[in-house]
Amino acid sequence: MKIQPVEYVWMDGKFVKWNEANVHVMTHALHYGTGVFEGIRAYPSNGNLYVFRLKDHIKRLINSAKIYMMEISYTIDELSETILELLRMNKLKELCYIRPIVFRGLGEFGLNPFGSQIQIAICAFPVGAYLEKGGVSVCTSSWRRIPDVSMPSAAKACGGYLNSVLAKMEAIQNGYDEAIFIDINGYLSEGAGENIFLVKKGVIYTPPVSSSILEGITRDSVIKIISELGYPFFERPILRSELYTCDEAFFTGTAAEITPILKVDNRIVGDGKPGKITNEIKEFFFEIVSCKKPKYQHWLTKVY
Ligand code: PXG
Repeated sequence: MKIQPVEYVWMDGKFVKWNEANVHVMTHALHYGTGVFEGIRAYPSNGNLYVFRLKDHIKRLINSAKIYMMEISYTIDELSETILELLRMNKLKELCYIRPIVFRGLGEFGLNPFGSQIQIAICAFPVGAYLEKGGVSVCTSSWRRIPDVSMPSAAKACGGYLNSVLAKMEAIQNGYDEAIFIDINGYLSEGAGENIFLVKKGVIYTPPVSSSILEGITRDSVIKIISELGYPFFERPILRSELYTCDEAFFTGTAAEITPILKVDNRIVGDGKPGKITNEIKEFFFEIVSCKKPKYQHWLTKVY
């Protein structure tokens, strides 16, 4: 995704110019990955802009920070209001990506993080599609998902993304669009930056939290959509071989939204086209984010 600069960034309590939102090279997080972040999307609709599941993202940010003992001196409401204000200050009306980050800044040198102050920043800028929307070709990575016993997968932590970066580089260099992680026990985990769902004989499956996944907000939204559509659904450990024999597969994520998986390790998924159930879920999702489902209006926060 390209970063499209805007006028203002919010940093440590103030709106600053884009070029002034900087950190020192001795920032703790730059050396040791001691930061946590979020990825949030805002959708244009009816001449307005709507942030998708804003408070749920902020709650996850606060929980990620709690795991790494980083105190955030703002409430959920204050952070939500700041994001809305940032979008307004930048006059953003198109599809946007919002990136809040909480990190250990300049302080002491060394692994003990407690001497480095907590910094917080929020950026918001226009974006397009993340993965090719029509569908992607993926590989299972030779890198295993970091197990929760080594690094909590519930926290969206900066350092943890080195695991995803290794998998992503391997996938790209071998000609695939994205990588899928197998967990430490040999079960399917998730994509480098997406959760995964499979469909077989009309039944939908997704790996459980115990497969070292990030509990995605899009994943949660899709689980609610599945229940509304009435398909049988199971959250259970999934074998790698099930990925090769399923009828449909798709990724979910803030950036990926709902992206059909058309090929896995050079094996065609189903008939090689986005599946019927995948399309149905995707359509429902896009109706929600474009304000066409009153029942889910509470997932959208109006900006203007
Ligand atoms: N798993 C992982 C490892 C993720 O990073 C998801 C699942 C999906 O979660 P949400 O809540 O978005 O449905 C994510 C999401 C980036 C980037 O560039 C981050 C994510 C996805 C794509 C890109 O930082 N995180």
